[in-house]
Amino acid sequence: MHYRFRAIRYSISLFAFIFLFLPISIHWEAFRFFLQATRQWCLSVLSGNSLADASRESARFLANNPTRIPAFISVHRVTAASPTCTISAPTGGATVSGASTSVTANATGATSAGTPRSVQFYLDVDPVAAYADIINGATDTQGFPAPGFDENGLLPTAHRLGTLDTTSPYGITWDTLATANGSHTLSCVTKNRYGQMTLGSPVSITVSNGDTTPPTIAQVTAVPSVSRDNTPNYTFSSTEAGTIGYTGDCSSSTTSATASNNTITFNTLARGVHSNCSLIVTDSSSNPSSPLSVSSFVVTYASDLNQDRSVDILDYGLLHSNYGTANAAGDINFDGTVNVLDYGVLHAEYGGTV
Ligand SMILES: [Ca+2]
Ligand SMILES: [Ca+2]
Ligand SMILES: [Ca+2]
Repeated sequence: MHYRFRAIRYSISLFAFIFLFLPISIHWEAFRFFLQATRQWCLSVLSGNSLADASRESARFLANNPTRIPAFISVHRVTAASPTCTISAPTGGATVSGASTSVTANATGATSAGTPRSVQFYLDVDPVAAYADIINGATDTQGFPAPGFDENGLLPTAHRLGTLDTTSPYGITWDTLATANGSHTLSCVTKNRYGQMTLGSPVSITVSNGDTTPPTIAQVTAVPSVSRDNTPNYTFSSTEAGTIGYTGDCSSSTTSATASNNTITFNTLARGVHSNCSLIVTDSSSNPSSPLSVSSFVVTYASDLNQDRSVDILDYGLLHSNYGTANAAGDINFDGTVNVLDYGVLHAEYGGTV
């Protein structure tokens, strides 16, 4: 019985659909009252100017509302012309910057009945794709949002700029710092009480906020994990020139970085573990890089030739075997020669551990 009733309702719907598609002009408020009172049973299609529009809208409503099969489908042409929307500020070709750029639009209706009710601004909307969105139905005729569209029934949110403005004069404040420098377009969409929407012509502008990109820095050559040198070198790369800042145990007389590899020499470090060193490069526009953490290292005794963190007979053996050469493996005082002076340092540090 239920299916039979539904079949009858479908038949009635089809019948009504075919014969009620007429250019009926009725007072909108009276019609809306009727709609509110009967919305469970009557789907009213505000068509454009073709039967195809009405057919598409009806089919989409039925697809989106399978439990709300209407008994009647009435079709009404909207007689008001679509509203228009133009960006009034910034003007085309303008260069904008900062966190508080005012974006305004003029939205007008051809008739008082078609007065715009809202404006939504968009950034970098492709007009062709946007019109496709509108034509495909961002909202159904009773105000129910179509799948994938917001309740406002406008375009998808990806390119929305600010929130829907429902109060004239229409405008928003745009934080251009969130937008990449370069050319962009601003667009507005206005909508009237009938749901008719128009995308205004895009306005091309340029965002210019100077350099907002911080340098990127990375470790190239770490300090050896055990260093006999208490003023070790350290090499890092930077994508930009800038000023080097040091934190932790490490510091250096080098405070300028170039946009390449940079080798710095740390100021004299105490013997022991240094695990808290980091550095930052700040570019000329005061954009600081993320801190670069220097890999942990140990400064041991200069006499710890085998770098096992203790000065003992093993180091004595290395010194002895390299004696009289220029081998770094036995050069404790870093003077390029292994001689009695190195013995003197080893003697003084003998027995030390870190
Ligand atoms: Ca920069
Ligand atoms: Ca040693
Ligand atoms: Ca030496």
